[in-house]
Amino acid sequence: LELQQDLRKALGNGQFHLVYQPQVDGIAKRVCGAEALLRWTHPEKGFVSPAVFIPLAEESGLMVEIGTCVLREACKQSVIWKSQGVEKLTISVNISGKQFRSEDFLGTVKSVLAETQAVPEMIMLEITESLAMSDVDKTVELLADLRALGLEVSVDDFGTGYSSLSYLKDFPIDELKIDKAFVDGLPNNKGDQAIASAIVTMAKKLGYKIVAEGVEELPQVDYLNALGCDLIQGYYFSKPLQPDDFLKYYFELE
Ligand code: G
Ligand code: G
Ligand code: MN
Ligand code: NA
Repeated sequence: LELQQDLRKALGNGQFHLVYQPQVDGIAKRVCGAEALLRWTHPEKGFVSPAVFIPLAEESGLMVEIGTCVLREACKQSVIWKSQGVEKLTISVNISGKQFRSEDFLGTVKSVLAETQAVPEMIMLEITESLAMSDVDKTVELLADLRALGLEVSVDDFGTGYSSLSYLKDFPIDELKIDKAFVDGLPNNKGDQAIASAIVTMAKKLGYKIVAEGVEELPQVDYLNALGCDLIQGYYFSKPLQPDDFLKYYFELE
């Protein structure tokens, strides 16, 4: 409860910032994406994990406001990086359930794009599989409207939710992210091999890009490259970085 009140103050007091984790084309060794991840530095407790404060924010009704700030900040960052010579980079922003289902999410996205002058094609919205699968008709309609603005859409944590494959084919999306849970056992675990290769094959046939997350070891990179996975995200390449460090990493790898 105390933490919930602190969260309320955090927004106005500049205690939030974004870090960006590179998503790397494992074969061309080029940075193609960045996942924006929110960080909270609490005045006494220091680092508080988003795994802790995001659910708190959802409960306390603060998530929509926080989520809009995150989107605005990521859009501003895309404009800055573009002016610094970054080309063909997509910034992925996590969108929570409360945010996605909020009163006028589409309108909010439109006004943030207009305000920041971000190129919509540089922004990707990440929704979780379980969110996507709840209220499918509404989800499909909203995703189509968002993509009509030029944004891309990714389905996060793929494989962990109550996923109905029959819905997946009708979803207006651009990308699937294979959850870390299936990456962990690669390259040796037979079950994870089967799941990872099935997800990659299916995604390709449906025309979706595929990102593997939580990739920590070279043998995992090699295995995922061989499967045809488009992008690799994880500590093997880089942890989430401050904007300046991300820019350095982007040009070093290039
Ligand atoms: O960054 P880290 O791996 O600690 O994130 C933990 C969890 O918090 C992940 O599930 C991640 O998706 C989520 N998360 C991080 N930043 C954001 C954000 O800006 N918005 C939302 N909705 N979730 C976030
Ligand atoms: O749920 P989502 O996929 O948005 O969460 C991403 C989370 O995973 C972030 O908290 C990020 O810090 C974390 N993460 C990213 N790469 C790795 C990795 O290689 N290993 C582990 N253990 N965590 C990672
Ligand atoms: Mn994510
Ligand atoms: Na995930």
